[in-house]
Amino acid sequence: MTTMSHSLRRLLEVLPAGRHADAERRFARHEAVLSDRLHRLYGHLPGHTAWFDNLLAGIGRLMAARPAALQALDAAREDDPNWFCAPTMLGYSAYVDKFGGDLRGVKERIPHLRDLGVTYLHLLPFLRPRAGENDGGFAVASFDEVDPRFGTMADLEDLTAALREAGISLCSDLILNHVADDHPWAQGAMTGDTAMRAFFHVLDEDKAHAYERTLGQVFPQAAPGNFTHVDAMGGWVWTTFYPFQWDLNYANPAVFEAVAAALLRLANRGIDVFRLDSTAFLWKRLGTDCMNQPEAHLLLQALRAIVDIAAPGVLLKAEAIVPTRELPAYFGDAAAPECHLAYHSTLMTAGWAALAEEDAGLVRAVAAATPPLPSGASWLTYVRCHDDIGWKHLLAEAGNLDRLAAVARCYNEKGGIGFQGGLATNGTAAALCGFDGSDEGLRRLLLVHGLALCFGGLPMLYMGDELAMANDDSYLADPAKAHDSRWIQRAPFDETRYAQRDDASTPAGRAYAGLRRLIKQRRDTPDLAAGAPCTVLPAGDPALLALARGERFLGLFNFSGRELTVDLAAYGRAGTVSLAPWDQAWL
Ligand code: OTU
Repeated sequence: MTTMSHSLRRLLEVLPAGRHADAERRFARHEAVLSDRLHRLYGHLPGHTAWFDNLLAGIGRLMAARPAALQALDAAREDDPNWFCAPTMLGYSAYVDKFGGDLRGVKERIPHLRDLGVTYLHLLPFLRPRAGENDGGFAVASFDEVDPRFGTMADLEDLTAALREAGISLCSDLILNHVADDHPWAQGAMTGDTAMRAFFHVLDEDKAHAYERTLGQVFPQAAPGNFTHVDAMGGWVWTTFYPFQWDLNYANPAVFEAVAAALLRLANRGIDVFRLDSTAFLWKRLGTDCMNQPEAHLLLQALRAIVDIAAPGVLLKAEAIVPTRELPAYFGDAAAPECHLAYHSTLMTAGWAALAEEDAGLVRAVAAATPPLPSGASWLTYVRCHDDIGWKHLLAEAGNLDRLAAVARCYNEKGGIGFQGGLATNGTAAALCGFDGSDEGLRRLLLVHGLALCFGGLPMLYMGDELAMANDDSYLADPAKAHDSRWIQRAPFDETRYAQRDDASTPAGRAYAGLRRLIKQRRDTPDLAAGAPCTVLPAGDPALLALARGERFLGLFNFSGRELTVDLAAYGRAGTVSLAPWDQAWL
């Protein structure tokens, strides 16, 4: 007879007997990491054991509520843990309102996604946001309500079911670093609820100054500083991003418990992937920049263990926009996995830098600093997203800021618009490539996308780039947006361009055809699956990037406006390839 631990008994409490065996198996596999990580974070607090057992009871209740269709998905994905690494996977990221008006409108776009070969849809924040200015939905007022402008929870469930039917996974943001200042937790704190106050970091002026000395700033112009004085709180509230986004205090176990439960409730609505926003910022330590702290990783490992027990079909994606050397930690290791996916943000940035410098050196350096990944993990590769391109994260590879400032200037003088004091750039892919229909502009657009498609990761398109959508400066007329130039790349889906997608005489048609050709080629090339290692091969010209993948794939990328002739003997093959300016060859 085996004795059952108290924690396991609590997990199984309300679970039907038929599900006990699966739950016990998963618990046995993940309990050690879960209890160890939470013990290291919170074990010193009184009542920790009782808290831990209660946490498991809560997880058990959410497991009991998991719909049968999602349980089936859990089982299938447990049997095929690399399901998201296939070369047939393709992501697409869009705002609900810009793409479809509302959730029902997004459903109407499924045919477009299928035509492109999309299997993974990241919808930018769609939960009920703060009233008024809300950072594009990144200030969440409720984890359990859909933004009423976009529909209802029933519409969300309907959309996830339709996407599943179409073979498309839905990725939702989980903004776990902060909540809006009108979220009930913040409201409770402001009206004197001490339990709610403990969800946040409230500091006196000296303490805030002490932290500020070593902190960076995410929006130095739009939202300077990291603290906001809130009279109702009688102190300075930690607000890394906008003043209305209050950082959560993960030193308080109640915060972890509440956020983990919110995640599982959303997972039960059919969300497949959570984009864990601002993961780097979860733990604060005096004297540091309060990014990438070891405890942030312990939190993510604990969260992953919970997902693996309660909803193993669900993926976690780290959004940590940090230097290359900090990125691999977000995958954890075989003993304690963290996220399944992480944005390869410096690869993205280096691709743009290489285009500006007409030299692939920074891509080579980033690739060299990118270790192979454990099984069941993959990079998320991309060209553009709703945010800016932050050049400073390439400092280690670039050697000095002047070099990056020159890259920034190159874009900020044409096509792009400067952000964060000039060390970041906004603009759509087509604008940054200077693509207005010209052959060269098109090749630049395809070159940067080719890198994302070949490197070894789940590639994700940003809405509108498939149609070479242009910058949209209409945000300047809106006082709530004018200070934040990221809005320049957040235009509504362009119906006119969409109607031109099969017309090769239009810029939209040329971009669409070119991208579809690359996507198809990737899909047909097993060597391009996310797991297979990526090797950068020596190249005779600084502008040439030569990538080898898997058994046989060789990708050649010309990051210059010069024509290059490549002797394939260097790669153990016969013949030569000539690459037009900005052209690429997949062999
Ligand atoms: C993320 O961003 C989101 O992608 C942004 O859209 C939000 O404004 C922000 O969080 C707050 O929720 O630092 O790693 O430089 O790259 O703000 C998290 C701009 C982040 C973004 C940065 C980013």
